Amino acid sequence: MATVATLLNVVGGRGVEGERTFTKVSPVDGSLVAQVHEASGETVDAAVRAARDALSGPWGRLRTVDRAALLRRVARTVEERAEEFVAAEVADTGKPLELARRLDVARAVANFDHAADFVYGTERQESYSTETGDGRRALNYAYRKPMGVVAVIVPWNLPLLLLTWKVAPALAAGNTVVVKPSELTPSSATLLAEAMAEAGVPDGVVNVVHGFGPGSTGEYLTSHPGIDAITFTGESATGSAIMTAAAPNLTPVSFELGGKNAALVFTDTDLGRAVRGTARSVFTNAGQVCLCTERVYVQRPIFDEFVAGLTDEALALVPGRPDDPRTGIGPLISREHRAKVRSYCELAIKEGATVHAGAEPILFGNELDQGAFFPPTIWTGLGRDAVTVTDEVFGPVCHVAPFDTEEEAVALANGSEYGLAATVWTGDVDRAHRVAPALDVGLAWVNSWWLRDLRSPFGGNGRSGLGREGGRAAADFYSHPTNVCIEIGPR
Ligand code: NAD
Ligand code: 6OD
Repeated sequence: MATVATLLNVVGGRGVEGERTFTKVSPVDGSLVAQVHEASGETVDAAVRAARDALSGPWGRLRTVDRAALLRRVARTVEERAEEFVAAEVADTGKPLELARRLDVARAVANFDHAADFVYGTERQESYSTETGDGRRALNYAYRKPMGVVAVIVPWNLPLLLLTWKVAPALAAGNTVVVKPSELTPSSATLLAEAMAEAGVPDGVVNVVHGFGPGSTGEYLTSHPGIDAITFTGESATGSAIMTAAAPNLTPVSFELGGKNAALVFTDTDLGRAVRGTARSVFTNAGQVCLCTERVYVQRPIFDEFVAGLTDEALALVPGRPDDPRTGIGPLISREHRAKVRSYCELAIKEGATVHAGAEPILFGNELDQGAFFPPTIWTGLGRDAVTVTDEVFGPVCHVAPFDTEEEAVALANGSEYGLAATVWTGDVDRAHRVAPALDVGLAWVNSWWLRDLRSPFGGNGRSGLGREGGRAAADFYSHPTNVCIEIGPR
């Protein structure tokens, strides 16, 4: 029998029990993964104080060059303990081992390496030689300082990737953090705190509090007056709740939220590449990536061929155990989430969809039937206002619709309250440069999907987010400038 972990909160380097515990079960077969200690209001308060104290301790006195070296050591420690991270991530999410290795853990390492490279960027200074109309002269310079204690709240879909995407730049800028992982994926955050301590990160710099959102740890943290900034990734509705909780303290927020991302496929594309790329963008991580495509628009002459190709790709993805090398798609995160995805499938059919693949839960005839598997699903035939074409489903599903002109394609893609990501498949370079900037999204890919340069700005428009992170945008969010103006005598 697999071991059941006991996960404590991590406050000032110490494991702290909660008054209550909750269970984490595997989405593969429903088995018990962990008993998790929920952080009370007092524990959250202690975590914020520990993070505040750490700012004036050895961490706050580290030279920039040493902070970079420390972040690099964290990257190496995660790399050395990669298989432990893979195991933690797979236990919580049920995703294929290979995916956890190649994507989640590899990106955690890259996030820390990138943060080490970028430490100096967080301290960049701007300066101006000033001469006013009445002849006074001054030197203005602005330098950036850490915000202080940053609350980091992350979802369950890419727990370690998204956590490190935020923790690494927050630390690079000199902050300390209190982290709240999703109640559905508590394991890798706890392991990360341990690995960071092993790498030499001082106690109190990274604190982990477990629990839920409203009326629990998440709400205690986001309404805490000792928090200097909140970075959050999750649902748009949760973003609104956090903004409300943050408002009395005027705490700055950075939000990466939901999406209903479009792919536009033009007749001038390499069809095979577009089909394979779209399949990847729809079904990766069982469709549970904020960047996943859920709306596909295909130019009419290639519509039928595209749908047939995408259906073949969907049917070739074998659901199964994380450690089975044949597994092409893992389970959804929970049976509750599967019920939501399934209800959208039922609704799509009521709304008049034709189903080309999937739509019904899979039956294995073994213990996997206690899991949360759902097959790759493709619909056609819905109107642009159908609920399943406008709502984010966050599962391995997409709707494919035809279009005739480029203008129509852009209008369809932009006809969403969300504005996170889009993909354009075309062989025409002029079209690529016309269409991609016309899309009302934070991230537009051409002939690719989720190809990342960690220096580039990441985030969404409308209901998809507030602000950007990554590179310079992260430096701006995780630090604030003090401008110094020194008057210089007359010439
Ligand atoms: P969620 O919003 O339900 O939960 C995210 C985190 O917020 C969890 O840790 C949860 O416990 C916490 N939380 C919930 N309510 C809270 C509250 N009132 N106050 C404080 N914390 C609260 O999201 P989820 O279901 O875990 O993740 C799926 C969603 O995340 C999807 O909508 C997806 O699109 C989005 N997402 C967006 C991005 C992006 O970069 N834009 C990335 C990943 C996921
Ligand atoms: O690639 C990234 O940096 C990133 N933040 C991805 C988010 C994926 C959402 O599920």
